[in-house]
Amino acid sequence: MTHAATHFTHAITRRPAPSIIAGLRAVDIGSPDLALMQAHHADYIAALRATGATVIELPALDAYPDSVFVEDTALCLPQGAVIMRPGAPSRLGEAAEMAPHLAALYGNIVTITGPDSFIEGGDILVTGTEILVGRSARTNAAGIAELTALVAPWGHTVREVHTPPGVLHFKTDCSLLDARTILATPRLAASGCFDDYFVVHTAQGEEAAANAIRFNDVVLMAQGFAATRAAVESAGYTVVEIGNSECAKLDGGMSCLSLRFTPKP
Ligand code: CIR
Repeated sequence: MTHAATHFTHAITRRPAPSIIAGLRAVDIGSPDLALMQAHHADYIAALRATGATVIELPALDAYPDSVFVEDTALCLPQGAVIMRPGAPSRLGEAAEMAPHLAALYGNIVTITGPDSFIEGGDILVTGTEILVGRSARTNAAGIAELTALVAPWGHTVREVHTPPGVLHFKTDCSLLDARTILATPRLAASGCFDDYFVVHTAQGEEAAANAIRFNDVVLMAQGFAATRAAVESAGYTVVEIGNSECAKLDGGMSCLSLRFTPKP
C-alpha cells in the first residue's frame, strides 16, 4: 500500500459556516474571519483539484462550528472507511453527518460505536506500513482498541503512540511526506515514535508547519514557514503554500480540512 498512503483520487471538504467564530480553540488569539477563511479554503480546494483529484465540497453546517475540519470525522483506507467518534462533545454529531457521504462512495463503511470509545481522525497517521494513533485529550484507549479491531480484517496494524501534552492532535505535529518519510516537530520526533522512518524536522519556531499533507505529487503546507518549506523542498518534494491564518486560530491546519481517499466500490 505504499502508493496508497500518498495518492488519492478523491477528497471531501466542507465549507466553513458563519458559526466558525464559535469554533474550539486551546488559546483565544482572536476570532477567525469567515471571508478570509473562505478564500483560503477555495485556494486549498483548487490545489487539491490541480493534482487531478475529484473534490466533493459539502455544504456548510452551521450547527457544528468546527465542521470545516472534516478530517476528524472518519478514517479512509483503501479497503473501507471508519466513521470516528470525536472526543469533543460539540463535535460528536459531525461524524453522523459525514457517514452517508462516505457510504455513497465506499461499499464498506464501519463505525466506532462507543459508548466509552473516542477517537478523532487528527490523531491518526497512516503510513506506507502501519497506522499510528496518538492518545490525546480527544482519543482514548478504548477508541484505539475499537479501531484496531475494525481494521485488522483489512490487514492493517495499529500502533498506539502519544500526542504530546498540550498538543491538540498527533498530526498537529507531523505529516506523511511519502510512505517512509515523516515531517515532524523535533518535540514529537524526540519521543522515538518515528525511529523506523526518515524524518524531516520542522525548523525552530515553525512547529505549526508540521501539519501538512502529501496529496498526489504535491505537499500542501501552511503559508509562512520558509525554513521548513526549504527543508521539505530540499528533501525533493514540490510544495504548495496555502494561507492558514484563520484556521490556525482554531488549532486547524492542512490535514484537518479534508478527507483524502480512493473509494473502493
Ligand atoms: C477542534 O478543536 O476540534 C478544532 N477547532 C480544530 C480541529 C483540527 N483538526 C485536526 O487537526 N484534524
